[in-house]
Amino acid sequence: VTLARAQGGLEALSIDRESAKGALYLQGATVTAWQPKDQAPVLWVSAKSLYQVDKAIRGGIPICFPWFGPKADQPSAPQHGFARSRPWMLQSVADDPKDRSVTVTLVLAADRETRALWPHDFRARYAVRMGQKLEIALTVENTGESPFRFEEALHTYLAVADVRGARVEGLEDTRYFDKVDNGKEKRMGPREAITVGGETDRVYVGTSSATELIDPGMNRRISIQKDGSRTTVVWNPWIDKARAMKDFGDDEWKEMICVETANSGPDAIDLEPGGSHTIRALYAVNALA
Ligand code: TA6
Repeated sequence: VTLARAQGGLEALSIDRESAKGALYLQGATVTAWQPKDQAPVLWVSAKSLYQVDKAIRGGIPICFPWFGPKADQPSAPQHGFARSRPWMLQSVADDPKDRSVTVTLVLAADRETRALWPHDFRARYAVRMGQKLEIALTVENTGESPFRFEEALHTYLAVADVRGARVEGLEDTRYFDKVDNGKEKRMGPREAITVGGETDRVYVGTSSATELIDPGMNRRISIQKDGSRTTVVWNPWIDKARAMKDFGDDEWKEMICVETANSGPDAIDLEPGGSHTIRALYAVNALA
């Protein structure tokens, strides 16, 4: 595991183990690559991503915290909170000889700048266990004197051969807010998988279900198990939105889909002083049967 200056001069860890290769930028504690042995890369990053301080990296696994989407009471605040665009502090790197994985932990604590945006004392710890599987866990602790409520999302960009041929299973019969239809509340059919045939931006709430991304084009399925999360977000910008984002290639919408492990809206988390909460996602890649 080496720490070096990478794109845009930002510091990144590169991980090269028998079980997997990967990369993690200290900026936003953003995992930008994970490739288990004998697999194609699992995460997607835009070729147009900006690698600038105070900017989110476009791809990999940005961390949305302490709010999701626009900040309710302050439209000028950065979308999806500040955690994904701030430098995190590297706390430890540990090998696990048992499963030949490596675990990296990073921390982010409140400071003057975060308090200006969100007037609470917190410490966030992020553990990334990278090997044949990828496990990510974000623990938020209320280190202040008053309770606070927060939202969070592990905003994972997954690589697909062609999003039009992929589908997400596991959210059948589940309630969701459809952000491309004025946030209207809808419910999936009892056996309805999620397919993408246009801009897709759905916030599934009240669900602890595991999901599976089925990708016939790459002959693989990516299973996502989660705990400490009641929200799953599925997003593909499609053609117009991709064109509108300067850090997103016009044709790149075909090769990615976001399946995000989150707590948002009705699933936001309340923490008493001294309390802590962990959200966790576990990714595994298998060949299609
Ligand atoms: O997770 C889906 C979403 O909330 C979409 O609405 C879209 O805004 C996406 O996040 C990306 O947001 P960003 O601020 O990274 O451009």
